[in-house]
Amino acid sequence: VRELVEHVKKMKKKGIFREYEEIRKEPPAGTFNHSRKPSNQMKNRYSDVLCLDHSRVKLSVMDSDETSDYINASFMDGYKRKNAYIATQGPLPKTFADFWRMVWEQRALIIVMTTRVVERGRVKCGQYWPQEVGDSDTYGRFLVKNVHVRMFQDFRLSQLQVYDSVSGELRSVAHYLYVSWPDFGVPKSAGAMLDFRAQVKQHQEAAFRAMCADWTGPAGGPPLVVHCSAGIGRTGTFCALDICLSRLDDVGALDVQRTVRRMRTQRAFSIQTWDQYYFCFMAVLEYAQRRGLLPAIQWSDSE
Ligand code: PTR
Ligand code: PTR
Repeated sequence: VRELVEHVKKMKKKGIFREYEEIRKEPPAGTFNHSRKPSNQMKNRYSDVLCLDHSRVKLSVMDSDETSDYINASFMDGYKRKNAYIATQGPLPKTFADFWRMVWEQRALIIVMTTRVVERGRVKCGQYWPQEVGDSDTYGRFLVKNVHVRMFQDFRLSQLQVYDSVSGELRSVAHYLYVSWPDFGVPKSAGAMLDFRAQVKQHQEAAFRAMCADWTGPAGGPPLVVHCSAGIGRTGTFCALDICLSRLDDVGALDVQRTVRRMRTQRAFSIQTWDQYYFCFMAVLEYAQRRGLLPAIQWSDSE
């Protein structure tokens, strides 16, 4: 099996590179008018990473304090699931309250963060959640408390309690911080990423089962909130991988190219580098290998 994998790797490397270059050349699938509004520009972490109007997540506007419905966040479909994810940028201090409002309004159960707060001496994301057990912080109308932290080799799981001072309601949100993924790079090991994804998936399913009775949204439950720094490179890679693996489990086939293309129509520029694109293939291979599926794998038209 190992030899087979090596063969696939070599044979496909060039093809995968070309394929990604093609995807990269395609123009974005829509307009960015809301992101470009002068009153919203300061809410974008990067002036060149904007969200498409048609798939952006809208905040509700409830009172005079909340003048805008804009946050740099996009809905993305999952495998056979509408709006399975919200892909978003790393919150800025100015947008912490907006971020928590989005989490609350979308009833998110899990936040996946695939960047660190500071990388190579540069701030990549604001400290928008209380980091240590017992810490709490206020973000607009929400009081967030960290009630439990568990360390794993490549990630850190915090259980957060979110209290909404307007409704008096209290909810739990899990925060997964993946610590070994540099921007514009790929994780050290596909295996670690697969374990991470498996854990998040299991947690999301269990948490949804627990809240299921009072959920009225689309089948499959609330979206998983995924962010890195810009919300396109690592976020896109994580979601693409999640979609590809779900599809592989379901029908035994693989279509990274179509997955990434579709994803880009909802969150423009998803997957930032050729390495990240290639990483999806390698991670799927490793997954297939682990599951003993490898010889049967069907590669799509991307060959
Ligand atoms: N203009 C920024 C830059 O090139 O630094 C945009 C940017 C930053 C794009 C980070 C992608 C980034 O990676 P990720 O989406 O994985 O945080
Ligand atoms: N700051 C990033 C950069 O210039 O590298 C921003 C960026 C955005 C780069 C989009 C490339 C982009 O295009 P694509 O995702 O299609 O490669």
